[in-house]
Amino acid sequence: MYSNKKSILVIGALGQIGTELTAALRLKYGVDAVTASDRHPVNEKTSYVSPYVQLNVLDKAALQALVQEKEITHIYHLAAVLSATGEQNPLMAWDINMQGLLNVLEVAREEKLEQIFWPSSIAVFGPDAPKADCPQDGVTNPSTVYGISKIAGEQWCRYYFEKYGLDVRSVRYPGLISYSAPPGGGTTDYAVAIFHEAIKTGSYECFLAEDTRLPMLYMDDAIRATLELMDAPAEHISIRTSYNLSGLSFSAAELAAEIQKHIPELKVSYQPDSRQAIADSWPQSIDDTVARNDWGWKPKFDVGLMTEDMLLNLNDKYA
Ligand code: AKB
Repeated sequence: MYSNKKSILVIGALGQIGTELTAALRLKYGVDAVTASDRHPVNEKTSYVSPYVQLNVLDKAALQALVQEKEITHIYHLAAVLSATGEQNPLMAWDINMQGLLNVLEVAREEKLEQIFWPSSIAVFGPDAPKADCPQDGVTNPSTVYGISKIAGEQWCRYYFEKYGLDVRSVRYPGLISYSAPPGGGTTDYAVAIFHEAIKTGSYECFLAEDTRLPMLYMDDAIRATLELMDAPAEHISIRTSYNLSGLSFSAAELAAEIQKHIPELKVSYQPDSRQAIADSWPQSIDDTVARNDWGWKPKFDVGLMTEDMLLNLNDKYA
């Protein structure tokens, strides 16, 4: 379908990224231009994100009916099972991550949608990839089912672009840090939880070792990257799998020390659990030169700015 007016569907709108991306898209295109959807039933909470529709992305017929009813032109498909939860139930994670994406791609093809955004992850990289400044084309031998679903999903996105001309765009998000909605079931979740516990209790037991260094990004930057990628002229998009995206890289102890500059009494202990093996399989930092060159990506938040902004906003929330 082609129209001059965008009609946007966000799938997974109540999640960590969806909450902020839906708000940013509504700011840009107007509230009524953006339909929020998630698997949760309509209730008091969802009234704040109206227009909202309950949608199970595994139900292709329901997705297609919604796309037709709302004359959707663009989909941002964010619903996924993350790395740590995926390891608890690999087949369920595969089903949701892969079948969900395939349903979106098929409906987009059948209904001739204009653009699709689907996030990949640094989890596409595994132990064979370079640890420092992992390049765009670093070896992708992921060791989690989440990573396998993301690397397979990247190839499907490229396939739909090359075979059907579907304008699917993607970035490999690192761990995302935000204050609005919590992450759910990821290996990088500690970097959000530590802020909440620092303010609420003054102590935090980290599930990763103190010297574990991972690529991260502040949500403001992640949302801006997503909007900028989607706005970029198609001829600038040289990567039709998914772009490396970099912002921050710090160890758990370095993040704790940064927070302690503001909350000196914060006590952090380290009790690595099964998520340590996942973290150890990932790169520590990412080279995003291709995204910078193709569509001008540049992060704004360093670890100091990010920490100040997180504490400012969470202090307000808990006040
Ligand atoms: C996770 O930890 O699973 C996610 C990711 C890096 O994609 N935050």
